[in-house]
Amino acid sequence: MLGKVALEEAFALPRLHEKTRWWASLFAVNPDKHAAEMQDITDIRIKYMDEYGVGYTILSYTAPGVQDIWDPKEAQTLAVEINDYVAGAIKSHPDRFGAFATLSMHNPEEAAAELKRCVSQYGFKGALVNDTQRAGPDGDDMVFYDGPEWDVFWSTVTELDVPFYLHPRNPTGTMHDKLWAKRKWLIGPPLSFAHGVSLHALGMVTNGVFDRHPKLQVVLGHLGEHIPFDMWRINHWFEDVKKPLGLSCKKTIREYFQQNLWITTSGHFSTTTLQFCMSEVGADRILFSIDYPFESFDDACIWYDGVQLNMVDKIKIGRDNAKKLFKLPDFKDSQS
Ligand code: GRE
Repeated sequence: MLGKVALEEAFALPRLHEKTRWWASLFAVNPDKHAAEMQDITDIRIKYMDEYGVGYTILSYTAPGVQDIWDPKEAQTLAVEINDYVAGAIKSHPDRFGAFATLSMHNPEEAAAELKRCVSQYGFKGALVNDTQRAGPDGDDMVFYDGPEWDVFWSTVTELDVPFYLHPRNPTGTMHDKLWAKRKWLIGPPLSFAHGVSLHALGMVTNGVFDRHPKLQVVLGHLGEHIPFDMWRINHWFEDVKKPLGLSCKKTIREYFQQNLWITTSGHFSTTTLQFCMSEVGADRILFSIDYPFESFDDACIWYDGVQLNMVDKIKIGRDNAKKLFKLPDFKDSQS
């Protein structure tokens, strides 16, 4: 399929090469190739996009990124640097690239203001944040965005009418973490990423964020971070037990998936799982994505192009849902 849109696609600042190498040492079999692809924005990437029929990419800063920086001032300075850098790098390719704002999530007003700047000054398509913000004197605290103090931020997101991508990062305090330190091979895609993001997203549901901000659109990668698989069970327990016990969110989990939540195929190229997700959340809420350079264009695009799917749903998931959600301009093969 030509003109696919991909939206969980990472880059890193070349000056933070060492940090990129550190992360690659945890997750990449070929760290040199990984680092080169991560630091490139328009050369290697456009070649892959052309070769594999990706018309448009929305870029985002790699994990753990600014969410790993517990000094609030340092985090804010880095977020601004990243946003200015990527805006400059994609400026001459408006028909191929957009970007998500990178945000320091120490302070809701500050995060809202930076998002507003990125959307109004640069036309960014929303924000992508890597799960909780590390905070506190040693970076061992975690800021969640599901409490009322974040309402000012979510109001800005909905006023700007842009989506918010809740992306994973590594568990805080890995080395002395009670859950993961002795189970280190489960950190990342095998388990911890989905664990972290689904806790955060379901925290937003149960703490009423979507009731207070019914227009808010939140995107989850990796075919929904395990939540679709548990939909029946979550629904059963919310409706039949937790609500009678006092859970106060207004809608059912399925209604939040119809009205507020989206899932992408990033890093999860299984036809069985996609078909399951189409039955559970519907093709109207699913978006194609790759997760480059953690995953390859080859794995994602050869799979998606070959998936046995009716053409209406294939084009919705591959391109048209993203075009509408992000109000994309014309891009390569956008009408094909
Ligand atoms: C990601 O950020 O999406 C990611 C990592 C590490 C491994 C896999 C992955 O940061 O998808």
